[in-house]
Amino acid sequence: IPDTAMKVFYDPGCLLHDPPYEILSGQLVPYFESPARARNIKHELESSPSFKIIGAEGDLDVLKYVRMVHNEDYIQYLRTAYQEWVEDGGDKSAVLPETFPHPKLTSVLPSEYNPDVKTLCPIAKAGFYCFDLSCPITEATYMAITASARAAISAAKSLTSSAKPSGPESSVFALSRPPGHHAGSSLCGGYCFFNNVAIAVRFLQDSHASTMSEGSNPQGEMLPIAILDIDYHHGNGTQEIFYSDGSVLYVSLHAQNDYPYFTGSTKEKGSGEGLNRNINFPLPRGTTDESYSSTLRSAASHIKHFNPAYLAVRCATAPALSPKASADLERDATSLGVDTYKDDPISDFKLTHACYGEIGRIIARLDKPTLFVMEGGYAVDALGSNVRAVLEGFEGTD
Ligand code: OKP
Ligand code: ZN
Repeated sequence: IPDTAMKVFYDPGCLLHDPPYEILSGQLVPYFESPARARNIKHELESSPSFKIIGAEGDLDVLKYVRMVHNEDYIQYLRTAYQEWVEDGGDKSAVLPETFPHPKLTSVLPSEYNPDVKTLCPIAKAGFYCFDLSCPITEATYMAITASARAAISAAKSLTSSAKPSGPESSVFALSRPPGHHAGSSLCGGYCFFNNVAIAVRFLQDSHASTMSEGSNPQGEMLPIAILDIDYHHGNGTQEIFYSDGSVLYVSLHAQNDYPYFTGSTKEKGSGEGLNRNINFPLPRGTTDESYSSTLRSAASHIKHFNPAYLAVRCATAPALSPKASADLERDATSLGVDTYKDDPISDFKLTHACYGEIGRIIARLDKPTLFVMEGGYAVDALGSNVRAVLEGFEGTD
């Protein structure tokens, strides 16, 4: 194996989440987000000398970093939901909600009428913490989502110890599954439970903060990180988590008027310190290679400009880092979904295989240490080859 091989972090625990079905278009259908997805990608990358599969690190304190993103009650819900559901007589296959606290359901009630979540019955709790019908919780779900986050943190950790400060040589891929970008701080949905990319970003910021002496960072400045989300669907969860956070730029390309339907417009720009640090690029159904890659190029230019713009603001108050030092340290995280593919069964873009190499090359031109984290893609047989094309395009090994 050449030592330039890209490291791929993987945890077999990711395969454990395997619900029998989901409800889609009014029908019970086999679960699209299946363990076969991860197997296909792993198999494809294993067969190439450009990649080196590495087991996720066993003795990481995963929960420490999950807690930097998700609320404690939500984490405990995910941990105990299945057992409580079964003890209550629920179906042994999985927890699935059926009623949701829609804002209009409770709009006329004074807030003190809201019941304490802890007192809700299992199916009500399921609706409280979930926004759709695509997140059945099985007996093994908590193990799998912890493994998925572990793969992402392990990949992030290897970035921090990389010798090269930037560029393809210091970039890694987390073969995480279940995906994460629809999961909010206390909300699951869209096959996502823990927001892997958000957890990895917090890991990177935390590692950076702990390497700095208190004197050199009196304001506790956070390392600036950009998240580029190229999954077909809008990453509502990642957007929510970083919406008012100035240290993280979230940029998403996704289908307009498709799942999750109610987020992802260009008007969603972030708030407070995070204003203008949230940039959405909704694209029409049927989007092809040319318009996708040209939109990605403009998205990339925002990422390029993020660092100077951010430092200009910070320098006026209390500069924690010299502009140069901060530029060197800035990192990119990419939510890599390949459900933009023409044959994807639940998506409606028309990208061909050739576009994935170009996507990788565009991202490489940003010349940042890059963490790729797997998100969607449901044309199982084409998954590995499309993921490989992005990563090889990025590394210049295609
Ligand atoms: C997860 B990820 C589409 C129904 C969608 C859930 C999709 C979740 C996608 N007609 N059901 O972003 O790939
Ligand atoms: Zn998707």
